[in-house]
Amino acid sequence: MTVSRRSLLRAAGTAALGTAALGVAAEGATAAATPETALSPPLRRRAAAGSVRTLNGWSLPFRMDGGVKEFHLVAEEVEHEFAPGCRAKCWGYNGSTPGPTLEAVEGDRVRVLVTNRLPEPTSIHWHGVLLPSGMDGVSGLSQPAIGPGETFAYEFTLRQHGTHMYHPHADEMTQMAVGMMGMFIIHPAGHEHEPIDREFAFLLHNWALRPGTFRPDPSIMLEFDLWTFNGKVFPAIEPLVVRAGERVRVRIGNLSMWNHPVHLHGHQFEVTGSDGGRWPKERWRREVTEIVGVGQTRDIEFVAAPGDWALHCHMSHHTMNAMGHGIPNVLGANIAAADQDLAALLPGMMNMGADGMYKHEQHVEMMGLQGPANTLPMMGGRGPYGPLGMGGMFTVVKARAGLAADDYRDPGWYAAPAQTMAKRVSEDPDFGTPVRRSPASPATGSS
Ligand SMILES: [Cu+2]
Repeated sequence: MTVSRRSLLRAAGTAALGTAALGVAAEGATAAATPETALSPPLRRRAAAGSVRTLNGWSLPFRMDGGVKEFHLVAEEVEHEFAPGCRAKCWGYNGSTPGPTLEAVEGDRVRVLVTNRLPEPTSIHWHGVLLPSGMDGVSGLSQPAIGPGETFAYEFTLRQHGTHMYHPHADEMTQMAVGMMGMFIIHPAGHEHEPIDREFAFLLHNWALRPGTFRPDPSIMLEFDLWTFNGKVFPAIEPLVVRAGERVRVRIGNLSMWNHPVHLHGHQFEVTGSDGGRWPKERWRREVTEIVGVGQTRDIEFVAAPGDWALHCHMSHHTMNAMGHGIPNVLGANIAAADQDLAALLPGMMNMGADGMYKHEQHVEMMGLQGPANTLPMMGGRGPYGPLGMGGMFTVVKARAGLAADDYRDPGWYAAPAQTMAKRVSEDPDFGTPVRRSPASPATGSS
C-alpha cells in the first residue's frame, strides 16, 4: 500500500488511534499491544521519523497521557558542531540546537514539560500559538521564570495550524544568541487540498563565534560570522532530497537578528502560509525569493523539477562562513611589493583579494592553509565541477525521478542530460564579436 502524507495526516488528525500510534512509534515502544499494528509499515516508518523533515534535526517523541500529548523539553548546554572543524558550547534543548521540532495536530491538547538545566532562569514562549495568557511564557509577565533545576508544565489546546516556533522569554538576548530555539509545527486536522508529498523545516539563525573561540558572543548586534539553517553551515547542511514531480513544502522560521531573502533556483514557488496557517489559495503568491523577516515564518511550496537546485539566502555575506568585514579593499590593487614586505615580516602570510576572493578558496583547498583554531573556510563548499564559492545559508534541493516515497538518502550530484548543460566554447578572451560599449568614451554611449 502506498501511504501518502495526506493519509498519514488524516489518520493522525481524525482518529485517537492515529495520534496514539504516532506517539508509540516515535518512542520506539513495543507496538504489538497497540492498535497501530493495523497500520502499514511505511506509515509507521514515516510516523517514527515525524512527518516533517527537520534539516539536520529531529522531531521530539511524545507520550499520550489520558488524551493529552505530552512532550518534555530540557533546556541545557550542548556541544554543537556547525560543520566539521568548527564546534562551540551552545545552549539548546534535549541535546541539540535548535531544539527538536514539536509536531502536533490542530485540536490536540498538548502538555510541554520544561526542565531547566541551565545556570540561569529561563522560560519558553510559544511563538504564534493561540493560548491562555498564563501559558505565553514571558517570564515576569505571564509566569515566574523557571529557575535552574526546576520543571514547569505548559498545557493548552491547539486551535490553529501552521508553522510556529518556540524560544525563551528570559534573558533572551543571551539565550537566543547561543542557540535556544525550535520549531512547533501544527498540522491541519483532516486533509489539505493540493496535498503535500514531502515537507521540510528549518530555522534561520546567526552566530558570532570568533575564530579560535568556543562560545558564541551574545553581545553582538550586527557583525555575525556564521549564518545557519538549523545550526549548520554549508556544506554541512543536509540537501532537501525529493522525487521529481512531488509537491514539496518548506517551512522556514527566522529567530536571527537579520531578515533573510530565501531564494530557490529553477522554480517559481508559491508562498502558501506562515504562522497564520495555510493561507486561502487566493492569497498564494508566485515568487522566486521570499523575505523571511525576524520573528516570521513562511511556507513555500513547489512541484519539484529534476536537477540540483540551490536554495540559499540572497544576502551575499550570508552565504559565507567566518570572515573579517573591516578589511582594506585591495580589489584591483598591485600588492605584489607589499606581499614581499609582508612575507619577510610574517612567513606564510598571504595577502589576497586583488583579483577577487576566488583564489582564496583555491589556496585554502589546494595548499591546506591552516587558519586559526575552530573556524571554517570562508567559502567552504565544493560541487561536482569545483568550488561553489559559498558557505553559510546555502543548500541544495536534489530532485530525482523514481525515488521511493520515504527515500531521503543523498543521491549524489545531478548528471545533466546531454545538451542541457553549459559548456566551454573558447579559451580566447577576444573570442567572437560581442557588442560592447567603449570604456574610453562612456559619454557617447556608442561603441
Ligand atoms: Cu540572510
